[in-house]
Amino acid sequence: MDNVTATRKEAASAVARPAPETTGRDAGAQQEIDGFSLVIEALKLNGLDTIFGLPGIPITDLTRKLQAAGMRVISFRHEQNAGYAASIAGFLTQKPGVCLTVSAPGFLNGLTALAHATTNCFPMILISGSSEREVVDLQQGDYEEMDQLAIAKPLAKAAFRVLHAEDIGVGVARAIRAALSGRPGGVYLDLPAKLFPQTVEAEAGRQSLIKVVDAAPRQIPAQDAVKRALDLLKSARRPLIILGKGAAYAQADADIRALIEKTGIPYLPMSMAKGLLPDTHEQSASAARSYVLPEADVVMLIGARLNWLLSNGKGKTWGAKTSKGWGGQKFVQVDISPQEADSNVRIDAPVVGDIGSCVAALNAGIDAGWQKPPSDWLSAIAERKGRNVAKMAETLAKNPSPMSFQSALNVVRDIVKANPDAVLVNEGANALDFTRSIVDMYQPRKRIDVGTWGIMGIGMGYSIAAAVVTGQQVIAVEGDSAFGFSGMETETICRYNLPVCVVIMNNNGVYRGDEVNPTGGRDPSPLVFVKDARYEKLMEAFGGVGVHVKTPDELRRAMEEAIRSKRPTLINAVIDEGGGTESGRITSLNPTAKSK
Ligand code: ADP
Ligand code: TZD
Ligand code: MG
Repeated sequence: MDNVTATRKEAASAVARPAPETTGRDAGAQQEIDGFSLVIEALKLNGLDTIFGLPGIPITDLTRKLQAAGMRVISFRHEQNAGYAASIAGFLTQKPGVCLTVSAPGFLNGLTALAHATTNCFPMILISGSSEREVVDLQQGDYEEMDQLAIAKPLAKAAFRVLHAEDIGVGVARAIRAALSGRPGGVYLDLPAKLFPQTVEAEAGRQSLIKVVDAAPRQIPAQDAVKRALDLLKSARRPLIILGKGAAYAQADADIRALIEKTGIPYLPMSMAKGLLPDTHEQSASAARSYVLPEADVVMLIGARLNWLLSNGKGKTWGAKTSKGWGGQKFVQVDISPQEADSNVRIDAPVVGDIGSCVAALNAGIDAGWQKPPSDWLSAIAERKGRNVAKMAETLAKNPSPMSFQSALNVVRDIVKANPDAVLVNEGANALDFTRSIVDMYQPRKRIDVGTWGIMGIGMGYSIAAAVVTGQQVIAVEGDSAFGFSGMETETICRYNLPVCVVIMNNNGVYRGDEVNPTGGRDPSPLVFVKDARYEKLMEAFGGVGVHVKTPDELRRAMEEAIRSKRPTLINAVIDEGGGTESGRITSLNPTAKSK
């Protein structure tokens, strides 16, 4: 027996027959729980079972242990995309979407998405590892040093840091409550590296965890506020209801539909509220938007803010003579935030509460004697709608070569109609605006897009989250510029084998692809890309399906096959490079130089 073998044998027998005093220590060690496990237990206890993130110091082991504990860990190529995924998971599920990042740069990459979640009123928690507090606070130059809590605070609805393992339960509970209660938003949770290996006595550790009870308590509106709103609606000659993404988030679909149908009031869905009632509903005034906004006399907003997307409730869009003038409308606003009313114009009847409770209270106040809106209002809207729909049908029926946005989207429109369960992700400028107006939605929370900021880059993150949390087919209609912001996540889509069909409206550039460098110099215009880029090869590179299409028929076949096979697919649809307009439909917001 050589020496090494002898030593091994001694070691083995030492394990087999421990000395009495070490037994006590071992038993004690077994009853301890560390920060890693407490974080995982706290999330699990609260039903947070899916994590979108990117590993590295100090959270590598956390990602492993999360997966080992049975949670779904979706690992991205860039934290911003993981963050967008978490934000939209929050919107779709009413549970805070969780994004997990490493210190400083990873945290900053995720922070854009956290700010986006707050801006859009989506519940999200960004959990980030951070470096050693003592070193960071003295600015002594730690690895990835940054005072993350201070930086997150102004961009988050709330921000917390946990320094001791016994406080993990409280930290996670506070983050969940802050994200979900009242107006939802993004919450930052800072977990310094030293927290993870800290141990506490196991029983006490588990006892310290909190299962949050009633995280988004119902907020019942005051009776007099409901009566004031109903009285105002009753007095209207040309009433209108606007549904926003808050109404979609609230999951009060049946009550909202009952309110619209019982009152007979025409309604306009904001883009992410499309499908709350089917877009083909006869009371939808979408196809007469530019008629109903200036003409309405009483407007009820449900989960929609009077921000830029509604021209701040004033100006010419609303029938005023001047760009900042009041159009003369009276407003009812149903919202959970008591501070939202009067943010842009006077709100005559604020109804503060959660949309489910508010709409139920409004419904209860609508009796059998309720008068439907005057028929001249309804018929005027119907007439405009008819005219606009016919005009649109004419455009959609054309078959130009190369394809126009309209001839390509006519195909997407049919495919979505045939697959109403599919989630439609949409970003771009023209690619966004044309899709919003051409593609009808039939079910609630099936359209997710650039949101309040009109942000590019949500595409693949949203697609991944939608596929993961809903299990449904995803169709992502992407401008070629928009796609570029998150295109590397095609690898993530293939890695997790998700049923995502990306359709790129490829017009060779930002807004259009035909601009040239006015100097005649070698550099291309800042607005254009490589001509005829073969984006579909990206999906092929990772084992998915890539298709290059030039006609509506080819596009239709490729989309049908993608949905049938459920395989990751990227369809590169060649669109006329001169077909778009600058900034899409928001050209007026774009300052332009007087001399070109
Ligand atoms: P859109 O962009 O579709 O017009 P916004 O994001 O501007 O919608 O508005 C959403 C509004 O919905 C916000 O003012 C938010 O406070 C509100 N909201 C979100 N969730 C709820 C809810 N459960 N109950 C009531 N209001 C809600
Ligand atoms: N960066 C970010 C994060 N968000 C933005 N909205 C922009 C830049 C500016 N921007 C738009 O508002 S739309 C757009 C940019 C760069 C891209 C439009 O080009 P596209 O769509 O190819 O995606 P179309 O179909 O060519 O118009
Ligand atoms: Mg483009």
